[in-house]
Amino acid sequence: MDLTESEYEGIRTELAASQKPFFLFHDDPDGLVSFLLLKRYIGRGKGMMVKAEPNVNGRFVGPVVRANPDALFVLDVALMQQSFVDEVRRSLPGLKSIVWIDHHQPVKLNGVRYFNPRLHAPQNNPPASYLCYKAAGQAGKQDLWLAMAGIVSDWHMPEFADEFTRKFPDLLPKPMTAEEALFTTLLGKLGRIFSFMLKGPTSDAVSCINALERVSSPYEILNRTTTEGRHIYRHFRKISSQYDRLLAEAKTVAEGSKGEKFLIFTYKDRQSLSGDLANELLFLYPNRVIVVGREKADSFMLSFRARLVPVLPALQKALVGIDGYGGGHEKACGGSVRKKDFEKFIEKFKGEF
Ligand SMILES: [Mn+2]
Repeated sequence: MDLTESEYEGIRTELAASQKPFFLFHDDPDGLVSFLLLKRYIGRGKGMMVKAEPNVNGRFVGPVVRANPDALFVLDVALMQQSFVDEVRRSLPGLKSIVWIDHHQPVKLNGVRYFNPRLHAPQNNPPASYLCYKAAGQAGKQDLWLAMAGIVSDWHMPEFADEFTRKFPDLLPKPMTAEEALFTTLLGKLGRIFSFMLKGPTSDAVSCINALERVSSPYEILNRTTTEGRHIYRHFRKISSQYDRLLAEAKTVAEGSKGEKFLIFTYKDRQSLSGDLANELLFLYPNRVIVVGREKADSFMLSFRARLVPVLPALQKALVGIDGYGGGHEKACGGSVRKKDFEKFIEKFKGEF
């Protein structure tokens, strides 16, 4: 089960009651799509990305107070601080509600209407874009393509995928896993476009989001048939050319180390693409333990992936006595290690398998 029918009804009621909603959303495809679905559903409101740390804290008091909304919706952001809620409520007497729609580890806060499917079943976490699509119901049906791009980008294949395949057989030709869709289909490419258009300077991301609000078909973007579609595609290309170059380098490293258990790839770039790279390398080399590191100042920022074995315990053990930190999920985690300790860390990490 995801949310109950009465919870979806509750989200619709909150949206309908608001004349001037403000949306704070996670700066990834799932958060972006959640925002677009709800904004298109009611046809009003303004939005702002939650960048860097996924945490609605003091940083957002100023922007929310200036926007002066009658309702605040927080979408796909894992954390929110009680001090933020209290301060915003104190500063905005006209604020009727704060609605939080999320699917990360549940948190308890006062003064917030919280919708999280994990409260019903901890192992259940359909993406926020899935929840927002279902909240929009019949009225949101024309945005199925948008919803699918957000949902699949969050590694989830929904039960209405077959309906999407009937409508867009060229974007998702047959039943498959979210991972396969991400790396082999045009639907996956659309998700990648949403991911990359949010990277780079914030002003570029904002102009792409504004353009996307006016797009009504995926072909406007994929085939560049409108001004908005061309604008989005152009920003996507900027990041994707960097990405393609790094992926090609990583593949060379992989071919050169054939048969080895570990695939370790490091690069130097202003833009962080490690998570995306690690995911695609794991798809291409499913039997290997993937480590992707980006050189930044005097550290390596690291992403770890593996399909067959857990990597988090090895990461935690290898960090003992090392200048660094790390955490995340069993088979997908991240961290940072000082350059001076990197070789020692990698030796210790390898020794844990
Ligand atoms: Mn999400």
